Amino acid sequence: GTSYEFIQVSRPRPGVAQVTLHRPKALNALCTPLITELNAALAVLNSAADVGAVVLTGSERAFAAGADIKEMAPLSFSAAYTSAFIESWSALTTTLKKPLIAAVSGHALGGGCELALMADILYCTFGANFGQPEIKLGTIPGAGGSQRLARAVGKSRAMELVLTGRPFSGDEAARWGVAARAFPTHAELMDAALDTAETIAGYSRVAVMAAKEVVNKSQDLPLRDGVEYERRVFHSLFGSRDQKIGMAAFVDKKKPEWSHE
Ligand code: CO8
Repeated sequence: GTSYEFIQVSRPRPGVAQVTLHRPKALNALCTPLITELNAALAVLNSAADVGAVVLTGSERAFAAGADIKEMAPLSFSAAYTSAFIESWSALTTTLKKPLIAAVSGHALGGGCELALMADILYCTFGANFGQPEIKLGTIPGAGGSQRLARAVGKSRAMELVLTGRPFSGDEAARWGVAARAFPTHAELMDAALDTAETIAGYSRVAVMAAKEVVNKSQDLPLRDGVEYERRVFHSLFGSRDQKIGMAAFVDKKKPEWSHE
């Protein structure tokens, strides 16, 4: 681990970094100092040559129980507006060019659910407790939940979740495609998340980064533009060393030794 107060950073597998949200007294409620630490850690990992993928997790009891309600309670409009409250959360999706896997056990509510939805791949336990309960607090999702949920589960289901605040389980998340996979236990979840991260970290960094970039473009671009964007990036990879290394290794029936260039 490193010298953070609200998170822990470890290297559990070759090429894999794990960031663990660690504010147990508040079920990992996402206070501003926690987000600042998370962004700082991700910036370090983004430029760490020996890291190919990152797993973001919490505890067995809570991934994160939301933005910090005690911090938000007294906030005024002008303070929120002028400090761009919550905007820095997006650094998760802009700073980190390497794949981020969220491994969610327990509560992932409000901002915790939104943080999980920002990950590139979401794994959870069947019993995980997702939800956007902001409506119960007299407010609405503010870190992309309404937009990402609607894209992930469709408008009607997203509308129901955001308007009622009802939670949904990890089992539902997996059936709806919000989560890529769900697991019976926290231990199995962590093993699978680290296995997947290790697999990804074993590939060419430049190809992995390009793959993440083009899949993410599918969320922003119309299909024709997205397909064209993918083709441009695909063409550009003929300029990478690893494309030559990977295809030569296939032809020679050898295991590729990536240059990551
Ligand atoms: N903020 C601050 N403290 C929290 C939060 C939170 N979101 N969640 C839990 N805690 C604290 C509790 O206050 C309690 O502290 P204390 O022991 O000092 O009283 C401690 O964590 C343990 O919590 P509980 O005793 O409540 O534990 P339970 O097991 O009984 O219940 C729950 C767990 C169901 C998760 C419950 O804690 C809960 O409902 N928490 C709030 C969930 C919630 O509403 N989250 C949404 C917050 S709003 C939000 O995220 C806005 C979107 C973010 C971006 C938009 C900008 C505003």
